Amino acid sequence: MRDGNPNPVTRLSDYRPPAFLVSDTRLDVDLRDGHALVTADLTLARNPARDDRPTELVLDGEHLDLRSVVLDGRELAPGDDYRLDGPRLIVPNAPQAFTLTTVVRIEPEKNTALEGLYRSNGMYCTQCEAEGFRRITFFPDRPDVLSRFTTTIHADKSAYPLLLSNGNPVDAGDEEGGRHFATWEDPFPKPCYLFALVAGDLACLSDTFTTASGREVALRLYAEHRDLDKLDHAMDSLKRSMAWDEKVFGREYDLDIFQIVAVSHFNMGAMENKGLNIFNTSCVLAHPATTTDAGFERVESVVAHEYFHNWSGNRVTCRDWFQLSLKEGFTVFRDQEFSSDMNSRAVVRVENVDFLINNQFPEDQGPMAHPVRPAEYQKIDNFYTLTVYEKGAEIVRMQSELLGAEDFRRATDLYFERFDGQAVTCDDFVACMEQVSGLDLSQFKRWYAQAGTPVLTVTDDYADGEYRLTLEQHTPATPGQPDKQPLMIPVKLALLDGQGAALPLDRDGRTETVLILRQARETLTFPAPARPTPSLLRGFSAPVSLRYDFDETQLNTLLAHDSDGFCRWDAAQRLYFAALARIVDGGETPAQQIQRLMPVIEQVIARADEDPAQAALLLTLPAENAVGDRHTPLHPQRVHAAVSGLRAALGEALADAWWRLAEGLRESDYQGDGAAMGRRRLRQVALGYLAAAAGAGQVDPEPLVAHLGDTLAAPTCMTEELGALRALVHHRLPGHQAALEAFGERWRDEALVMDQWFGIQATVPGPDTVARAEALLAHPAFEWTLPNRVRAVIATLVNANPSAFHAPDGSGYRLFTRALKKLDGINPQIAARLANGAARLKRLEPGLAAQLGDALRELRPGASANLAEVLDRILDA
Ligand code: 0A1
Ligand code: ZN
Repeated sequence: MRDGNPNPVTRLSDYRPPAFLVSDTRLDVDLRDGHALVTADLTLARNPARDDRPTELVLDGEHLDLRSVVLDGRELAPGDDYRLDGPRLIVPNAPQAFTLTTVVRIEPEKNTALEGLYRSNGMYCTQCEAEGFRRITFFPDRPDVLSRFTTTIHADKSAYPLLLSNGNPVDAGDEEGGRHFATWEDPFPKPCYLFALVAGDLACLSDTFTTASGREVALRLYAEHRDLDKLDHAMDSLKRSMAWDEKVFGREYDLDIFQIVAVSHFNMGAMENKGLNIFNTSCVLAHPATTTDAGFERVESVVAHEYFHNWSGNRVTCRDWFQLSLKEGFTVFRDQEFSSDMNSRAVVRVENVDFLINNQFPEDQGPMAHPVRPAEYQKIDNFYTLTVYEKGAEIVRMQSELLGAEDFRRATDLYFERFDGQAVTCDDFVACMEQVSGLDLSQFKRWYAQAGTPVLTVTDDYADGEYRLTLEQHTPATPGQPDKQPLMIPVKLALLDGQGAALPLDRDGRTETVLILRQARETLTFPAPARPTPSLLRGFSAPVSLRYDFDETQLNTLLAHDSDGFCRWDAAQRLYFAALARIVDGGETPAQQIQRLMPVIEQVIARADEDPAQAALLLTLPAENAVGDRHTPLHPQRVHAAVSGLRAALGEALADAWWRLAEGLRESDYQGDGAAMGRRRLRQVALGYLAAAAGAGQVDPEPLVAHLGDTLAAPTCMTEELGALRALVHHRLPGHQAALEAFGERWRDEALVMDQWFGIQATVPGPDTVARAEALLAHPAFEWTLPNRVRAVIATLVNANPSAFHAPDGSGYRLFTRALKKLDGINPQIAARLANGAARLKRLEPGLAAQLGDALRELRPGASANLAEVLDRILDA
């Protein structure tokens, strides 16, 4: 405990408007070797919204060395006129309206937390969301204080020829001693979390975009000189995003210039700073030789996401951090819709749902469960979660479905117009939906406040031409929320006959309907000539866990005939989960599953050329974590044996079919379109099955090793190259070690490719990978201060390799907690995020749970506020 109060809790119920507003902020940042001097000149006034008229001005500031404070031209004396109270600067008797000028000294070179102003590969950059601006200067660091920023940067001209900030460039020039300056002015008032600054020597890709109203916007993408050839895809994605937002949401860009800077050291994916987005290199650089197809898709969606924030987040921002999903859920929804329009809608939907179910559902069912609009937090950094982002997007999606496309667009228009330039709440968003549609969404709003994944249990019976469905909803208790209320749940459904044709559900012959559940239990009836197969939750119409006792015939019908992409995929997943459960719990063998699964899989393969990407999704077995989450207590080694055993058995039984796919889909030269990406994806699935069978000794490895060797010798692109390497390495096929070494040598200078190289090794299944991971941590190319590298080894081991992380001797846990301790001293945000990998603690079988629990408890004393919050939740749950 520090100061007896290590981790103060911030509560939504304590929200008060700010005491003072800052209309204008003039920043002067003087970058010197080893330090920077920041002069902040703030125009302040009391906030008329505070009728208690507080006179005490409180400014946030962390790790700042304060040099002077001047109020309306008069230097203030410490003690009498102002005081430093922990991390805050307090001026007890501030006038009604005044200017305040502070000078602070900071040390960006020493900033390994990557919050505030820091250095990355020789450049200076910033990250201010959520509370990083207070590490640059004293300021009311909260999103409901919106200010007009003018920023001047000074630096050495030859080392930092490029000086950037938000808004438009207004002045620049040379200074004494080989230095220079640039001034940027952002006309749009913004919260300080959207502030950004960059100084460096970077290459630039330039283009322009002409907006719907005919304004020309300069587009500039910056990266290290060696990466200039990797910016085309991001530029193309940006231009498509700008056009799409005009067309679909009527949102036009508002400044004369839009810039993106690629940075190697970054805690998250990217950041939407006004007019100056800063991106993790992994989310902006793309080239077929170095980037997989999944990487290309990620760049497209993250570029879109950050660009869309210009309206959903920047022009209309959040009142407080409890409202984070107001901007994040809405913007994820927007980027998902964009990706759906740019690619195959059905495939994108399944990818998004797969991600939600396999990652957000576990969060919602574990110790970190929290509402999309949390009621309290210790460190807001810990709430940039899949719940806020992905479940938040589903809540917006449900509203778009409830309103229909036209009303939803009218409602978002109203939202942007009414709240432009303001900091608002999730309630304000829903109020626009209600006003336009006339719907009463008061019950719907429980989705924002109630944590946990609702379980929707469906039962049915059929008699005398009538089909009766009973739907019951129940949301299990979550930490701090023992009792839950019924939610408003839209359930889209169809009924299929024995041939898989959809039955008419009403007199107009409609074959799909949406039931809006409001009660804990509701029953509905439909006329039907015979007992139908229900196609439930079509399009994944609500983020619930569906329980219905499908029999195998019904699942086969859905998989073969359903027109809904989600329901087809869900049917395949249910067949796989059932087979795996028979192995894990029922003591059956993988070989025993083959006869039941073969016909289904053969049928998917037979139709694969209709949509190879969808076939790839249908042919992919559930991840080990997803299987493990269905078995209590969790025995990770048993789960691993079942999944890998089933994969190998399917590889062997269908070897001819996999070979036909692998050969038939082999490309002679690279194509970058969606169809080619779909083909590569399906080919990788086929190779994965063959490699599993070869690795298990169930088929002769020789022809596969030769095939993969050919691919590695002359790959058409990184998807192919990395796929071949993974197949060899994960299944320990002959020659895998030499292939790894050759790859590592070939790509030693490409950091993002080396992250993949580290990641492949950290995900080799089996307990002995822990020793390999230890060796990777000692590899000369491993850097503790580089979050992408840390994630490549530690996060992948912990989150994507359960049979290694949960090594029976506890070695995985020891590596994990040692790494957390080390990282906590370097970058507490990254440490806390990684610590979530222990969230399954209470589900583990007792032997493992005791070992992991002990390791975590040892870590607790002295942990940072970020890490402590996560550890406490996991240990106390
Ligand atoms: N607003 C960004 C996410 C982000 C959040 C925090 C960061 O640093 C701690 C960085 C980025 C987004 O949604 O893309
Ligand atoms: Zn975002």
